[in-house]
Amino acid sequence: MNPIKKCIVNKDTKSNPIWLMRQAGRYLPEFKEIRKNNQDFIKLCLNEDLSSEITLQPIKRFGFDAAIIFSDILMVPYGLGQEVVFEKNFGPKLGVLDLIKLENINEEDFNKNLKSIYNLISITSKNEILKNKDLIGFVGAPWTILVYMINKMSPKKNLSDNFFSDEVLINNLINIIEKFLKIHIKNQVNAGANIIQIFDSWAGLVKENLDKYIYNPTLNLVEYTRELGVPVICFPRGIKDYKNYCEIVKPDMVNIDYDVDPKKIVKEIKIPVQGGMDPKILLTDKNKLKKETEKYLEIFKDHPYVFNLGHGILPETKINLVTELIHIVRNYK
Ligand code: 1CP
Repeated sequence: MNPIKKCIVNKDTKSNPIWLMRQAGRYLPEFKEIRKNNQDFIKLCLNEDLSSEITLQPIKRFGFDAAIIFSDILMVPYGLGQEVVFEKNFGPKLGVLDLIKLENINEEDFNKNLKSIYNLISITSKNEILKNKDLIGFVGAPWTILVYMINKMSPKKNLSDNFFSDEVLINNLINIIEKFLKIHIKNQVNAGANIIQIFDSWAGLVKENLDKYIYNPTLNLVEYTRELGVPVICFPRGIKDYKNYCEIVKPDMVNIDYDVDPKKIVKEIKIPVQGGMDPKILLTDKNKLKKETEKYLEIFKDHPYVFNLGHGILPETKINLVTELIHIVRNYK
């Protein structure tokens, strides 16, 4: 089987499949219109009809080869009972972390808190527009979720000095997180997601003990997901050694970030690759976009490659450049 086909079901494999991380929400006028009237982001994620509509907006507008569900990696801490709010111009703010409460939460409570997400997937997966396209479910990797739950906000570039001070808390928490991420994956697959992407957005902050924080817990999720019969894409943003990561974690496909050299990746990595281009290119002009897009297509011309970015699409992205990007990818020979 063509490994691209295995990861992104696309009839027309003459051109590389394309979808963009964070393609639902953020930059689309039709999303901004909905968002204006829905200030509470968590409530919006739990509104099945609206979140289904937002999931499909980029498919309707651009015809990407895959849809990613409109939700957030922080819905898992929310499902576990930790308060999560998204503040304008600040980002996520998480509430008090109560380990005793977390140790007592059961699968039923968690499922009840997040049932709208599973309904959203179920409704969306039946939509005609996704015939022959994939519906990607996702989770944050255990490490990235741990970072938000302990740090209680975005770490930006550094973790606080005392981040690792409570080892008992960290060890217990990472196990609880892993257990519920598996449940969240299973529920998304049962509802109709046919690929799972694991976002380890803060992998680059781990300088030692990568086994404990990155490799082992992610490998557990990858193996679990594969047993459910669904391929897994991993995005270990900022990791230094992608080759080592792929050999240990063994995802079906790896999404590279924009800091890595794609020429090195194509030589070192045997599995299908996704992404890489700097999302800032979509803020420039058609000429720069063509040059940079074709650079990635050329480098990966003999490698199974799904076109995507090296991080999420930026809110200031120019819509016409997204249309142009798809045109370039689909017409590349
Ligand atoms: O395509 C999509 O947008 C699909 C839905 C999606 C996904 C896949 C959203 C909606 N969030 C995510 C993943 C996500 N969320 C990640 C992993 C990918 C990445 O690194 O970009 C992370 C780290 C988050 C956490 C998060 N959610 C932040 C903090 C980022 C940081 O710097 O720490 C923020 C600001 C959000 C809010 C959010 N999530 C999604 C949207 C559309 C938004 C913006 C909400 C708004 O309108 O204000």
